[in-house]
This record gives sequence, structure tokens and C-alpha cells, in this order.
Amino acid sequence: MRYDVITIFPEYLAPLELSLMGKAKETGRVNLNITNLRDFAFDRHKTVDDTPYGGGAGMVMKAEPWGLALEQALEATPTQEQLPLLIVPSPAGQVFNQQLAYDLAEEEHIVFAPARYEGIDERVLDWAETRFRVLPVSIGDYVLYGGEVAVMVMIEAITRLIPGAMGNPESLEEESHTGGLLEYPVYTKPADWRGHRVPDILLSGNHGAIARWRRDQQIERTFDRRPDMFKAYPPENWDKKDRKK
Ligand code: 6GU
Repeated sequence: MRYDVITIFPEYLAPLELSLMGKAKETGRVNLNITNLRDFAFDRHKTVDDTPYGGGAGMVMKAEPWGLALEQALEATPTQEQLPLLIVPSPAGQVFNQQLAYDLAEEEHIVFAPARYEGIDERVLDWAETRFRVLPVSIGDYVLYGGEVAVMVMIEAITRLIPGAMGNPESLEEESHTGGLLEYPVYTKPADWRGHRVPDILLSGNHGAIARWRRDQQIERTFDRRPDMFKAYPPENWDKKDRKK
């Protein structure tokens, strides 16, 4: 997977060097390329924004630097079989979720264009339509200063689904948002911490009973915390011993 990120704040993405994400880079499973948009602004002040036509609050990102930066990203696309994907983070986009993360993990080249200010001159997106598959994506129903943090969220969620980029791939199987129920609670030593005891069943050695208890916890948590997910849980995934609250 090759990722390109074009931003006026390249330092914002520095944490992607750390931990498992950093390891995925080092081992060559992902190639992360961060480009400073200002490298494509050629006036004395490296201007990337200007006032909006039609008036109104805030500033708009200029088309010229984006056009050049996106052209540079196109040159790097690994194969020409498919147009590369251009993800434009925006609170007005399709909402990111685990299913979209799985779909994106199959891509070969994703270019991210996180905007600041009021957004990018719309003509850049029109122009990009013939060169990329353009996908506006939101990470949830709230508003951030800019798209950089949204890009980090997406890159983390996608990268851990790329084969070999997960510390323990088995943790993918049981986790929240893949099976349709939230995860069960977990505990480690000591068995008694400040008077709070680990549930006895987990110390029983009875693996069948433990599996049952964990499943009941998943159902209870999902019912309490995420009634929307609970209602959408596929009927064929219920087993005979489930108590459906
Ligand atoms: Cl992708 N960008 C911004 N600026 N705010 C957001 C968002 C993206 N997703 C949710 N809020």
C-alpha cells in the first residue's frame, strides 16, 4: 500500500512513525509519503489560501498548489490498472467505518487531501475526477479544525487490516465492529486490585463457561451502549443459548 498525504502541516502526521504503524512502514508493508503543500506555492509568502469568491467568512485553499501536488502524487502511482483513490477528508463526506476500512485496505495507492480553512477550491475536485476516484470521507458527526487528524485515524484503521501489519492477527477476529457486537471486558493480574476482584468465572478454568460469560457480556454491553448496533445484529448470528435481554 502506498499512501500520499498532501498537507500544510506535515509535522501533524509525525505520530504515524511510532508503534505498529511505524513498524508497518519499516517492514515495507506500507509506504507513507507526506508532501508539504507549500512546496507547490511559488510566491514570496508561499500562499496557499485566498478569500472566497462571493464573499463570506474564512479563506479557501487555492487551486494551483493542489493541482501541482496532486500531479506529483499521480506520478508515483504504482500501477496504471486502476485510477488511484483520492480521499478528501470532510465533515460533508461519507462516514468512515470498519467496513470502509476493510475495502480501503485492498487499495494499492491512496492519496489524502486534508484541507484547512473553509476547504479547497471546488474546481480541484472537478479536475481530479478524471485522474482519481474521488471519495469525500468524514470520520464522524463533529467538526475538526482540519482533515489531518481524520487522515491519521483512517491510515491507522486501514493499515492494521493489511496482512502482516497486525501484532496479533487473532485480535482482529473478536474485536468490536467486525462481528457486530462490542468486545467483552478483559482483566489481568492481580486477581484482587484495591478490593475489586476479577470475576470468579475467569479463574474457574472452565473454558465453555468462560466463552458463555464473555458472549453474555458482549450482548449486555451492546444493548446498553449501542442500541443501534444491537437492533442491527443479524438474526442468523444469534445462537440458541443467547439471552437477548
Ligand atoms: Cl474528515 N474533517 C474535518 N475537518 N472535520 C471532520 C472530519 C473531517 N470528519 C469529521 N469531522
